[in-house]
Amino acid sequence: MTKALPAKRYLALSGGVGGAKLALGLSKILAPEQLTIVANTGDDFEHLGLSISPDLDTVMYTLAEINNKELGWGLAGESWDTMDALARLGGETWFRLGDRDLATHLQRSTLLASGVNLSGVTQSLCQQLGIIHPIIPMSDDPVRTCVKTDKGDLAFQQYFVREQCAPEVEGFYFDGIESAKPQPQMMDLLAGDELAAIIICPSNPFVSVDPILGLANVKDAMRNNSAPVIAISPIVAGMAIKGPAAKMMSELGIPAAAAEVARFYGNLIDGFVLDESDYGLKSEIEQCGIHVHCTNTIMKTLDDRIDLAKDVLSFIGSIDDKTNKKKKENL
Ligand code: FO1
Repeated sequence: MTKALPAKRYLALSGGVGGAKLALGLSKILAPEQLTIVANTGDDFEHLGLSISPDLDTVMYTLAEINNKELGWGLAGESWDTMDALARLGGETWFRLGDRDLATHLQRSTLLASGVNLSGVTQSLCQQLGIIHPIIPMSDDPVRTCVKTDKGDLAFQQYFVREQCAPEVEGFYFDGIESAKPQPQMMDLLAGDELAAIIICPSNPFVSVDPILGLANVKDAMRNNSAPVIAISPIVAGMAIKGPAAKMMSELGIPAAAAEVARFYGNLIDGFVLDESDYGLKSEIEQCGIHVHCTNTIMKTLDDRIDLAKDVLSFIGSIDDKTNKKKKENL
């Protein structure tokens, strides 16, 4: 009797909202043994004595389908009694932790304090929330994104929430990235031959994806893996679907265009997914030796998420070789 070959696995690298939407779409068409989602932890911080992991939680809540769609973060049906009471006591309320969401941070902080690592904590939270697809943090060690601005260097949540992304961005650095060990399961997948593709979700390239790519040996392992690497543009018609990516690009002197996202990833990627409204950029990106696919990338409904996931997988199926490296070396 011939033994069936194990199903190939897709590795999805994700930040918050946009990445989580595609991850949900992928989870609807792939079995748990065919998909692993890696979340950025550069946005993590310690606040009110608690360990907060915003992107992990956004991915987790989205896959559990309990996410707050209006806010784009936190839990659906949230109440804010604790924040109101904290305000009355003169406490810090600029970063709003909902009453239900607080339970996640309390449980994460308790488990971390008892010696469980962030991967173990995330696995436990996912199990309790009934999530069957593996979600892993990019590292069990702390990495903290800092934004260099005209108002000085700001910790990511200070920039993003407290300052509402108003300061002008001059650059980024990731505290702790040199010593942080990339998550072992992610590295095992990148070193093995099980991967069908590495999917860079439509997340902010600078602050959501770059912290993952900047971990030791991650880029080399991606390049050495025979599976194609494809990215989906978070920029559509010169605007970020959500968040400050387009504003950051213009402040950094980079035109806010999807082609610049492809250029940012450069020879790391073999394929790039553009929104259909950016069809005009297709040949410019193809000239860099990158396969390009144009489709609707705006995910308003669950069907949009599933359709984009299907589209991405069939695009991957059409890339049968790692793209002409020679052309890409020119990037
Ligand atoms: N974003 C906000 O704009 N304001 C908030 O008060 C806020 C609270 C918050 C609490 C928990 C959590 O997991 C995320 C939260 N976010 C909030 C979102 C978060 O700052 C960003 O979406 C991500 O870090 C960027 O991906």
